[in-house]
Amino acid sequence: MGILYNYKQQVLKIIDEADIVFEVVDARFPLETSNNYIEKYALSKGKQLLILANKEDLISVEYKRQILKQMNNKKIVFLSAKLRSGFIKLRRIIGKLSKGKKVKIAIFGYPNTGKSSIINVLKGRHSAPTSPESGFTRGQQYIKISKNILLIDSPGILEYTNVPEEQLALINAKSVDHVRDIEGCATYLLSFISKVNKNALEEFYKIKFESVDSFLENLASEKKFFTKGNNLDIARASRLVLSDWQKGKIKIF
Ligand SMILES: Nc1nc2c(ncn2[C@@H]2O[C@H](COP(=O)(O)OP(=O)(O)OP(=O)(O)O)[C@@H](O)[C@H]2O)c(=O)[nH]1
Ligand SMILES: [Mg+2]
Repeated sequence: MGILYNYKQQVLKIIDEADIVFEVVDARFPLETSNNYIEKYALSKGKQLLILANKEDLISVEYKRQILKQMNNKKIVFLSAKLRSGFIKLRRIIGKLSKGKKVKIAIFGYPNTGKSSIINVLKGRHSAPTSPESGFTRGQQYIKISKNILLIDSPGILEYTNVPEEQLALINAKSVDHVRDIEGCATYLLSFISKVNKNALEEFYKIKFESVDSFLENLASEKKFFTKGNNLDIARASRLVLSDWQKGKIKIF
């Protein structure tokens, strides 16, 4: 609980300091990776809130349309920090929001949504670090990303509470190396993927999907994953699926 409190305070602090607030969400799971409480907080403090739906390289145009419908009243920009797409549009929006005045931008979001990657793209080659201004948090780093725009160079990281491990693994908030029940996570993931886009799964692994269990068995057998006792190594197959998923190799949306 102590940790959660600290994290929240940190997030609120960077928001308090900013004029414009970027909430980074995973474009595949925009609702699951956004935080209503902090959004409301930012708006109540009169901040400009912009949702950055990152990893757009992992979704289709059709899926984008669906998201836009779901988020109808929110300002949202799709980005890929990996492909560096969407940043021209983002810079244009920042320009409009700042109205030619000096502004500070804060970034927050859940783990692994791509906050650091976005900050790095925004920093670019022509940016320069600036020392903290008097009157603001000491030790805070600022990056000048254009004449009037300062980026607060420390993302506010949110924490999930009471979310089961298999859901965290699905939305990349808990990495394959940290999950306790690898088979449980893979089972949950495979049943999710098979409902959304069974074809993508079958095409990626070249294995027919009939059930989660048979899929993991066939994958282990295909990859020649065996335990010391010469049984199929389902744990290893599970780890592979979760790892491929978390690396964005299986595109289902
Ligand atoms: N496919 C894809 N992967 C991305 C993109 N942006 C970031 N990633 C990957 O997502 C993972 C997390 O990226 P980070 O930038 O470290 O995310 P973060 O939000 O700073 O994570 P924390 O610091 O742990 O909160 C990394 O493996 C990145 O390579 C993107 O646009 N597309
Ligand atoms: Mg980071």
